[in-house]
Amino acid sequence: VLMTCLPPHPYLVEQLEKRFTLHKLHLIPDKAQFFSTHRAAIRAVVGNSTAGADAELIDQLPNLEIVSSFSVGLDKIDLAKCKERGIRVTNTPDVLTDDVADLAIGLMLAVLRRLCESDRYVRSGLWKKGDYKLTTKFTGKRVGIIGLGRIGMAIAKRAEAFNCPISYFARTEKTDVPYKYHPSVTELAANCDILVVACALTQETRHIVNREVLDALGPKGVLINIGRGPHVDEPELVAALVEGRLGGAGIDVFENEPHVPEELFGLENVVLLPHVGSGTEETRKEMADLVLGNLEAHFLNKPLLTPVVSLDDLSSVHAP
Ligand code: 8YV
Repeated sequence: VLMTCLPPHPYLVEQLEKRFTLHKLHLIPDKAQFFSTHRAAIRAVVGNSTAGADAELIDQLPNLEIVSSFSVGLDKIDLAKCKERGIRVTNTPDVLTDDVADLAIGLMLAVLRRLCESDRYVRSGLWKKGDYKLTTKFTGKRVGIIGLGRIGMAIAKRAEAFNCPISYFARTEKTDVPYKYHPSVTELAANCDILVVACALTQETRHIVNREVLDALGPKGVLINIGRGPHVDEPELVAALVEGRLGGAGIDVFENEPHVPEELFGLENVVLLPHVGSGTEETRKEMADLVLGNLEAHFLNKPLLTPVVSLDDLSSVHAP
Protein backbone atom coordinates (compact mmCIF):
# COMPACT_ATOMS: atom_id res chain seq x y z
CA VAL A 1 0.00 0.00 0.00
CA LEU A 2 1.31 3.42 -0.94
CA MET A 3 0.10 6.36 1.14
CA THR A 4 0.34 9.45 -1.06
CA CYS A 5 -0.90 11.97 1.53
CA LEU A 6 0.57 12.97 4.87
CA PRO A 7 -0.64 10.44 7.46
CA PRO A 8 -4.21 11.66 8.05
CA HIS A 9 -4.86 9.71 11.28
CA PRO A 10 -2.54 7.72 13.59
CA TYR A 11 -5.04 4.88 13.93
CA LEU A 12 -5.24 4.51 10.14
CA VAL A 13 -1.47 4.30 9.83
CA GLU A 14 -1.20 1.84 12.69
CA GLN A 15 -3.86 -0.43 11.19
CA LEU A 16 -2.43 -0.21 7.68
CA GLU A 17 0.99 -1.15 9.03
CA LYS A 18 -0.52 -4.14 10.83
CA ARG A 19 -2.21 -5.50 7.74
CA PHE A 20 -0.04 -4.43 4.79
CA THR A 21 3.42 -3.32 3.81
CA LEU A 22 2.90 0.42 3.98
CA HIS A 23 5.03 2.93 2.08
CA LYS A 24 4.59 6.57 3.05
CA LEU A 25 5.39 8.72 0.05
CA HIS A 26 6.25 11.83 2.06
CA LEU A 27 9.03 9.93 3.89
CA ILE A 28 10.66 8.66 0.72
CA PRO A 29 13.58 10.94 -0.19
CA ASP A 30 14.35 9.58 -3.65
CA LYS A 31 10.98 9.01 -5.24
CA ALA A 32 12.34 8.02 -8.65
CA GLN A 33 14.47 5.35 -7.02
CA PHE A 34 11.50 4.16 -4.95
CA PHE A 35 9.27 3.79 -8.00
CA SER A 36 11.91 1.95 -9.99
CA THR A 37 12.31 -0.58 -7.15
CA HIS A 38 8.75 -0.91 -5.84
CA ARG A 39 6.42 0.08 -8.67
CA ALA A 40 5.29 -3.48 -9.40
CA ALA A 41 4.60 -4.27 -5.74
CA ILE A 42 2.14 -1.44 -5.11
CA ARG A 43 -1.41 -2.74 -5.37
CA ALA A 44 -3.25 -0.04 -3.42
CA VAL A 45 -3.05 3.70 -2.89
CA VAL A 46 -4.40 5.54 0.14
CA GLY A 47 -4.84 9.29 -0.27
CA ASN A 48 -7.01 12.10 1.00
CA SER A 49 -8.24 15.54 0.03
CA THR A 50 -4.70 16.88 -0.35
CA ALA A 51 -3.07 14.08 -2.33
CA GLY A 52 -4.72 11.16 -4.06
CA ALA A 53 -3.77 9.47 -7.30
CA ASP A 54 -3.20 11.65 -10.35
CA ALA A 55 -2.44 10.39 -13.86
CA GLU A 56 1.31 10.69 -13.35
CA LEU A 57 1.22 8.52 -10.24
CA ILE A 58 -1.14 5.97 -11.72
CA ASP A 59 1.10 5.65 -14.79
CA GLN A 60 3.98 4.66 -12.53
CA LEU A 61 2.06 1.83 -10.87
CA PRO A 62 1.39 -1.01 -13.33
CA ASN A 63 -0.26 -3.27 -10.74
CA LEU A 64 -2.43 -0.73 -8.98
CA GLU A 65 -5.82 -2.27 -8.18
CA ILE A 66 -7.51 0.15 -5.82
CA VAL A 67 -7.43 3.75 -4.61
CA SER A 68 -9.03 4.05 -1.18
CA SER A 69 -9.44 7.70 -0.27
CA PHE A 70 -9.69 9.08 3.25
CA SER A 71 -12.15 11.70 1.98
CA VAL A 72 -15.55 12.00 0.42
CA GLY A 73 -14.19 14.39 -2.22
CA LEU A 74 -12.62 12.69 -5.23
CA ASP A 75 -11.05 15.68 -6.95
CA LYS A 76 -7.48 14.51 -6.27
CA ILE A 77 -8.07 11.21 -8.08
CA ASP A 78 -7.94 10.87 -11.85
CA LEU A 79 -11.18 8.96 -12.10
CA ALA A 80 -11.16 8.67 -15.87
CA LYS A 81 -7.73 7.10 -15.74
CA CYS A 82 -8.82 4.72 -12.97
CA LYS A 83 -11.81 3.66 -15.00
CA GLU A 84 -9.72 3.18 -18.11
CA ARG A 85 -7.22 1.05 -16.16
CA GLY A 86 -9.95 -0.82 -14.23
CA ILE A 87 -8.69 0.53 -10.90
CA ARG A 88 -11.32 0.57 -8.19
CA VAL A 89 -11.93 3.74 -6.21
CA THR A 90 -13.55 4.16 -2.82
CA ASN A 91 -14.23 7.18 -0.62
CA THR A 92 -15.72 7.96 2.80
CA PRO A 93 -19.26 9.28 2.25
CA ASP A 94 -22.01 9.60 4.88
CA VAL A 95 -19.84 9.24 7.99
CA LEU A 96 -18.68 12.87 7.73
CA THR A 97 -21.94 14.47 6.59
CA ASP A 98 -23.09 15.55 10.06
CA ASP A 99 -19.75 17.08 11.02
CA VAL A 100 -19.43 19.07 7.82
CA ALA A 101 -23.02 20.30 8.06
CA ASP A 102 -22.54 21.18 11.75
CA LEU A 103 -19.45 23.17 10.83
CA ALA A 104 -21.29 25.03 8.08
CA ILE A 105 -23.91 26.17 10.61
CA GLY A 106 -21.12 26.98 13.07
CA LEU A 107 -19.47 29.21 10.46
CA MET A 108 -22.76 31.00 9.76
CA LEU A 109 -23.19 31.73 13.46
CA ALA A 110 -19.54 32.63 13.89
CA VAL A 111 -19.60 35.14 11.03
CA LEU A 112 -22.98 36.72 11.75
CA ARG A 113 -22.66 36.80 15.54
CA ARG A 114 -18.94 37.62 15.37
CA LEU A 115 -18.04 34.80 17.76
CA CYS A 116 -14.30 34.82 17.10
CA GLU A 117 -14.07 38.59 17.34
CA SER A 118 -16.08 38.53 20.59
CA ASP A 119 -13.79 35.89 22.04
CA ARG A 120 -10.76 38.04 21.19
CA TYR A 121 -12.51 41.04 22.74
CA VAL A 122 -12.89 39.24 26.07
CA ARG A 123 -9.40 37.72 26.10
CA SER A 124 -7.69 41.00 25.27
CA GLY A 125 -9.36 42.73 28.23
CA LEU A 126 -11.21 45.19 25.97
CA TRP A 127 -14.55 44.27 27.57
CA LYS A 128 -13.52 46.10 30.74
CA LYS A 129 -12.95 49.26 28.73
CA GLY A 130 -16.12 49.68 26.72
CA ASP A 131 -19.26 48.42 25.03
CA TYR A 132 -19.21 45.74 22.41
CA LYS A 133 -20.87 46.51 19.10
CA LEU A 134 -24.01 44.71 17.95
CA THR A 135 -23.93 41.82 15.52
CA THR A 136 -26.33 40.30 12.95
CA LYS A 137 -29.22 37.92 13.64
CA PHE A 138 -28.94 34.44 12.11
CA THR A 139 -32.42 32.98 12.70
CA GLY A 140 -34.62 33.53 9.66
CA LYS A 141 -31.87 34.49 7.22
CA ARG A 142 -32.31 33.20 3.67
CA VAL A 143 -29.84 30.37 3.08
CA GLY A 144 -28.85 29.43 -0.49
CA ILE A 145 -27.02 26.15 -1.04
CA ILE A 146 -24.91 25.21 -4.05
CA GLY A 147 -25.20 21.44 -4.41
CA LEU A 148 -28.02 19.62 -2.66
CA GLY A 149 -26.31 16.28 -2.10
CA ARG A 150 -25.84 14.56 1.23
CA ILE A 151 -23.98 17.46 2.83
CA GLY A 152 -26.13 20.16 1.23
CA MET A 153 -29.28 18.42 2.47
CA ALA A 154 -27.87 18.07 5.99
CA ILE A 155 -27.11 21.82 6.02
CA ALA A 156 -30.61 22.59 4.74
CA LYS A 157 -32.20 20.47 7.50
CA ARG A 158 -30.18 22.24 10.18
CA ALA A 159 -30.86 25.71 8.76
CA GLU A 160 -34.58 24.91 8.64
CA ALA A 161 -34.48 24.54 12.42
CA PHE A 162 -33.31 28.18 12.54
CA ASN A 163 -36.38 29.16 10.47
CA CYS A 164 -34.19 29.95 7.48
CA PRO A 165 -35.94 29.82 4.09
CA ILE A 166 -33.84 27.49 1.93
CA SER A 167 -33.14 27.70 -1.77
CA TYR A 168 -30.56 25.89 -3.87
CA PHE A 169 -28.72 25.51 -7.12
CA ALA A 170 -27.92 22.11 -8.60
CA ARG A 171 -27.48 20.80 -12.12
CA THR A 172 -31.09 19.70 -12.14
CA GLU A 173 -34.10 20.56 -10.02
CA LYS A 174 -35.01 18.04 -7.34
CA THR A 175 -38.63 16.98 -7.25
CA ASP A 176 -38.58 15.60 -3.72
CA VAL A 177 -37.47 18.63 -1.68
CA PRO A 178 -39.51 21.57 -0.37
CA TYR A 179 -36.78 24.11 -1.22
CA LYS A 180 -36.82 26.70 -3.99
CA TYR A 181 -34.65 25.88 -7.01
CA HIS A 182 -32.66 28.52 -8.87
CA PRO A 183 -31.30 27.54 -12.28
CA SER A 184 -28.22 29.74 -11.90
CA VAL A 185 -25.79 30.41 -9.05
CA THR A 186 -25.98 34.15 -9.67
CA GLU A 187 -29.76 34.06 -9.32
CA LEU A 188 -29.40 32.01 -6.13
CA ALA A 189 -26.87 34.49 -4.73
CA ALA A 190 -29.14 37.44 -5.54
CA ASN A 191 -31.94 35.78 -3.57
CA CYS A 192 -30.21 34.72 -0.37
CA ASP A 193 -28.39 36.25 2.61
CA ILE A 194 -26.00 33.35 3.16
CA LEU A 195 -24.59 31.39 0.23
CA VAL A 196 -23.09 27.98 1.04
CA VAL A 197 -20.81 25.97 -1.23
CA ALA A 198 -21.56 22.28 -0.69
CA CYS A 199 -21.01 20.61 -4.05
CA ALA A 200 -18.27 18.33 -5.36
CA LEU A 201 -15.31 19.92 -7.11
CA THR A 202 -15.36 19.07 -10.81
CA GLN A 203 -14.37 20.87 -14.01
CA GLU A 204 -17.81 22.44 -14.15
CA THR A 205 -17.93 23.60 -10.52
CA ARG A 206 -14.42 25.14 -10.43
CA HIS A 207 -14.81 28.88 -9.70
CA ILE A 208 -18.58 28.40 -9.51
CA VAL A 209 -18.43 31.39 -7.14
CA ASN A 210 -16.94 34.17 -9.27
CA ARG A 211 -17.07 37.96 -9.21
CA GLU A 212 -20.59 38.07 -10.66
CA VAL A 213 -21.88 35.70 -7.96
CA LEU A 214 -20.12 37.62 -5.18
CA ASP A 215 -21.57 40.89 -6.41
CA ALA A 216 -25.04 39.32 -6.58
CA LEU A 217 -24.61 38.23 -2.94
CA GLY A 218 -23.70 41.79 -2.13
CA PRO A 219 -22.40 43.92 0.76
CA LYS A 220 -24.76 42.30 3.28
CA GLY A 221 -24.31 38.77 1.98
CA VAL A 222 -22.15 36.08 3.57
CA LEU A 223 -20.30 33.30 1.76
CA ILE A 224 -19.70 29.97 3.51
CA ASN A 225 -17.33 27.51 1.86
CA ILE A 226 -17.08 23.99 3.28
CA GLY A 227 -16.54 22.44 -0.18
CA ARG A 228 -13.18 22.99 -1.84
CA GLY A 229 -11.05 26.11 -2.22
CA PRO A 230 -11.14 26.09 -6.04
CA HIS A 231 -14.92 26.39 -5.99
CA VAL A 232 -14.33 30.07 -5.31
CA ASP A 233 -12.25 32.53 -7.33
CA GLU A 234 -10.12 33.41 -4.30
CA PRO A 235 -8.55 36.70 -5.51
CA GLU A 236 -12.08 37.88 -6.36
CA LEU A 237 -13.31 36.85 -2.91
CA VAL A 238 -10.46 38.71 -1.24
CA ALA A 239 -11.13 41.82 -3.37
CA ALA A 240 -14.87 41.72 -2.61
CA LEU A 241 -14.20 41.47 1.14
CA VAL A 242 -11.47 44.10 1.22
CA GLU A 243 -13.58 46.52 -0.86
CA GLY A 244 -16.70 45.90 1.23
CA ARG A 245 -18.65 44.48 -1.74
CA LEU A 246 -19.31 41.33 0.31
CA GLY A 247 -20.63 41.31 3.88
CA GLY A 248 -18.54 38.46 5.27
CA ALA A 249 -17.24 34.95 4.80
CA GLY A 250 -16.75 31.72 6.72
CA ILE A 251 -14.12 29.65 4.98
CA ASP A 252 -12.89 26.15 5.78
CA VAL A 253 -11.14 25.48 2.46
CA PHE A 254 -8.71 27.46 0.32
CA GLU A 255 -7.32 27.35 -3.20
CA ASN A 256 -3.75 26.66 -2.11
CA GLU A 257 -3.91 25.05 1.34
CA PRO A 258 -2.31 25.61 3.81
CA HIS A 259 -1.66 29.05 2.31
CA VAL A 260 -4.36 31.59 3.07
CA PRO A 261 -4.39 35.08 1.54
CA GLU A 262 -2.95 37.34 4.23
CA GLU A 263 -5.28 40.19 3.26
CA LEU A 264 -7.98 38.21 5.09
CA PHE A 265 -6.14 38.13 8.41
CA GLY A 266 -7.12 41.65 9.40
CA LEU A 267 -10.82 41.31 8.55
CA GLU A 268 -13.19 40.78 11.49
CA ASN A 269 -16.12 39.81 9.22
CA VAL A 270 -14.23 36.72 8.11
CA VAL A 271 -13.77 33.42 9.96
CA LEU A 272 -10.94 31.23 8.71
CA LEU A 273 -10.63 27.51 9.48
CA PRO A 274 -7.87 25.04 8.52
CA HIS A 275 -9.99 22.53 6.51
CA VAL A 276 -11.58 20.84 9.53
CA GLY A 277 -15.06 19.98 8.24
CA SER A 278 -14.68 16.29 9.08
CA GLY A 279 -12.14 16.89 11.83
CA THR A 280 -13.63 15.20 14.88
CA GLU A 281 -12.21 12.17 16.67
CA GLU A 282 -15.40 10.24 16.05
CA THR A 283 -15.68 10.91 12.33
CA ARG A 284 -12.01 10.56 11.46
CA LYS A 285 -12.05 7.12 13.14
CA GLU A 286 -15.08 6.13 11.05
CA MET A 287 -13.35 7.41 7.92
CA ALA A 288 -10.28 5.35 8.75
CA ASP A 289 -12.43 2.27 9.27
CA LEU A 290 -14.00 2.79 5.85
CA VAL A 291 -10.58 3.10 4.19
CA LEU A 292 -9.46 -0.11 5.90
CA GLY A 293 -12.76 -1.90 5.29
CA ASN A 294 -12.67 -1.10 1.59
CA LEU A 295 -9.09 -2.34 1.23
CA GLU A 296 -9.88 -5.49 3.14
CA ALA A 297 -13.03 -6.13 1.09
CA HIS A 298 -11.10 -5.64 -2.12
CA PHE A 299 -8.29 -8.00 -1.19
CA LEU A 300 -10.74 -10.62 0.08
CA ASN A 301 -12.79 -10.34 -3.11
CA LYS A 302 -15.81 -9.12 -1.20
CA PRO A 303 -18.11 -6.26 -2.23
CA LEU A 304 -16.58 -2.84 -1.53
CA LEU A 305 -18.20 -0.90 1.30
CA THR A 306 -18.33 2.47 -0.42
CA PRO A 307 -17.45 2.09 -4.08
CA VAL A 308 -17.46 5.10 -6.33
CA VAL A 309 -20.11 3.90 -8.68
CA SER A 310 -19.74 5.66 -12.01
CA LEU A 311 -18.16 8.71 -13.55
CA ASP A 312 -21.57 10.24 -14.17
CA ASP A 313 -22.33 10.15 -10.45
CA LEU A 314 -19.02 11.81 -9.71
CA SER A 315 -19.32 14.74 -12.06
CA SER A 316 -22.70 15.74 -10.70
CA VAL A 317 -22.94 18.75 -8.42
CA HIS A 318 -25.36 16.62 -6.37
CA ALA A 319 -22.40 14.73 -4.94
CA PRO A 320 -21.09 14.46 -2.29
C1 8YV B 1 -10.66 15.71 4.96
C2 8YV B 1 -12.33 16.16 3.02
O1 8YV B 1 -10.29 16.97 5.42
O2 8YV B 1 -13.75 14.31 2.89
C3 8YV B 1 -13.22 15.22 2.27
O3 8YV B 1 -13.40 15.39 1.06
O4 8YV B 1 -11.95 17.17 2.51
C4 8YV B 1 -12.01 15.87 4.43
O5 8YV B 1 -12.82 14.99 5.02
C5 8YV B 1 -9.44 15.10 4.47
O6 8YV B 1 -9.53 14.16 3.50
C6 8YV B 1 -8.57 14.77 5.66
O7 8YV B 1 -7.48 14.04 5.40
